[in-house]
Amino acid sequence: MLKVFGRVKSRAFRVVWLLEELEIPYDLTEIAPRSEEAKKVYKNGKIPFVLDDDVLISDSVAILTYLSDKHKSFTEEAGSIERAKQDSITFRILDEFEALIWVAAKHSYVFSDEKKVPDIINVLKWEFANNQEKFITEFPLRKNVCGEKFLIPDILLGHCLVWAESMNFSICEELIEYSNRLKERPAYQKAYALR
Ligand SMILES: N[C@@H](CCC(=O)N[C@@H](CS)C(=O)NCC(=O)O)C(=O)O
Repeated sequence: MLKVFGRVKSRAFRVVWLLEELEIPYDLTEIAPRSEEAKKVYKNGKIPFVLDDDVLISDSVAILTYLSDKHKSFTEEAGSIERAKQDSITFRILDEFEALIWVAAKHSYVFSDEKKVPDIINVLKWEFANNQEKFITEFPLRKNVCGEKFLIPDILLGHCLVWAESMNFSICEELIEYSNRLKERPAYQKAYALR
């Protein structure tokens, strides 16, 4: 059975959410980032990571991509134009949303006090707001982020929005409505209940 390592309150949420969507059984080990327990399996210590037949796969987006390709669900086919467009959206979300929230997280609760630059948070919030405007103009969120189909970039963006919300980043109306639609999904709710 696939083994998932990480805290469901962290980026591991993305992996657990996809597994619930796929209805695949998995074994979850709640471990903290950089803990000795984590480093025993993955010496880098970053979470999440999974073991599939004892083979280690790290990095949440690599795991989502691997699982969705393997099960041919919630992704466009590798090598197709649709997949290229899907991947472009994935990288936009990573560059324009996740990167900002992650730096904000480091300067809020990850770094030790002497390394924190608290003023950076307002700059990141400002940039996050600008990026939302550009993003929704380019990708109108009538249904899902890639169009009609619910795909792995929806899991990534949905998680980034929940994370941003928890850090008091302001989120525009269109993205709030989109996020609320995602939160109605039974698989999202099952994953959220594990947090
Ligand atoms: N790009 C990686 C980032 C993983 C990551 O940085 N995870 C955090 C917890 S959510 C962590 O392990 N931090 C500890 C560290 O940076 O050493 C992913 O998406 O899985």
